[in-house]
Amino acid sequence: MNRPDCIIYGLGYIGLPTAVYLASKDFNVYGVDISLDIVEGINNCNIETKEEGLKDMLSLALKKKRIKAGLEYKKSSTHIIVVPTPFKNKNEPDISIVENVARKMGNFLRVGDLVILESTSPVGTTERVREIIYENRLDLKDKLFFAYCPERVLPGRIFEELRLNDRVIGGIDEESSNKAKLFYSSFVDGNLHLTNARTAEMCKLVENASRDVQIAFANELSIICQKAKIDVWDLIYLANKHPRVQILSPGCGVGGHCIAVDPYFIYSQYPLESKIIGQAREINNYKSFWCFEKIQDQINSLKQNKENQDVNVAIFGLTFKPDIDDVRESPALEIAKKVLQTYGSKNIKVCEPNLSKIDNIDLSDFRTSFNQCEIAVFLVNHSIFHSLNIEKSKKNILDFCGILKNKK
Ligand code: SAJ
Repeated sequence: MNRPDCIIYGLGYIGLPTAVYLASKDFNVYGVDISLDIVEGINNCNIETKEEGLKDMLSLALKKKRIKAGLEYKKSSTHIIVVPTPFKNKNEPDISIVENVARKMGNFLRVGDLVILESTSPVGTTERVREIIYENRLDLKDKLFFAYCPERVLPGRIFEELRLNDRVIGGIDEESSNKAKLFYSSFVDGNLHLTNARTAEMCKLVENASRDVQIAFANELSIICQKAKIDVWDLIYLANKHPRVQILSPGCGVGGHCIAVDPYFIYSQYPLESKIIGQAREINNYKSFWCFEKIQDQINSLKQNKENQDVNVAIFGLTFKPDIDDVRESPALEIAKKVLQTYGSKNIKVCEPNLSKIDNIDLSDFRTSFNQCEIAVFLVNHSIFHSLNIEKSKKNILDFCGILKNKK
């Protein structure tokens, strides 16, 4: 591939599906990554993924020579940065990977090129990318286009959402917005909403922060209801019968690499002003600790009843949400680890039917474990657990995810 139509920088959870999707729309796509393993895996179609269709679409794109991955940078008219923006210190976003890409791509840019940032980023990052590029390429000053266009896809439905979701397009100036709109209109069926780069950056953060705040409300309710001896699931079901009320579901905390992370991007930049956003993070983090305390209380009280003999506990679900195999920032995993650390693995069974293995934890069959346990702790509402006869069993059930009320 001599001169690709577009380059994707970062071939991870979002970068690779985006590259493959663009290739399926007949773009010649070149993907850059720092990992030789990732690059070779893609070029040989040897990837591990549960994203439906990803491997087949990659295989087709490779056959048609529409996609190629590599370590080195190249020239192209459209550059899309989709690298990670992790944390440094305590919950402070680290944009150094984005900055490095901007530094390295400078030599390959030409008049009229479009540089798009898709990575979740603190407000001002697109301006920073422009600054870095112009520092190195004074000759191109004001001759390039820059835009921030966040992705909003849900893992598990990436291709559908890449095509159908509305997109927010934040150009650094009007011409950049229009140029980026032209690019996205060639493969997105959803509406394209134009704004400036700073608003688009904040919009991505706010979408996830707003969901975090709403989940915190549900989690706070679950803690209040326990004290008030009210079933929180019944309560939410009834309250949601009001036409303008839509309370989300409580759980064992908030996980994944988006909702549990993005609010800190706002908080770290605007700590004094982000009162609800900061509190919501605290409540959702506290909810995992609260669940662990309830498990402890239940184990200790049963132990006392049995004159200090061991009790058999089974924990159900480790992933960060139902019916996936992803444990990134998973509160369920943290709770299970804490229980194992506190009580040892002899009498604690851990069940996660969506994973074949996980580091440092022996996984057990969920049916056998349910039959043998005295305390069953449900952390994640996986569909497969509904095949257990939970309601009719005489076990001590700790239901932190609504498995008893929220049948699928
Ligand atoms: N959760 C609850 N109660 C609920 C809903 C969710 O406790 O009622 C928990 C889940 O169990 C999970 C966490 O929240 O631990 C996040 O799950 P999720 O399905 O709500 O969201 P993610 O992290 O998989 O994806 C989000 C999406 N953003 C929004 O819905 C606003 C997705 O559209 C974004 O593209 C993605 O973040 C991202 O990449 O930013």
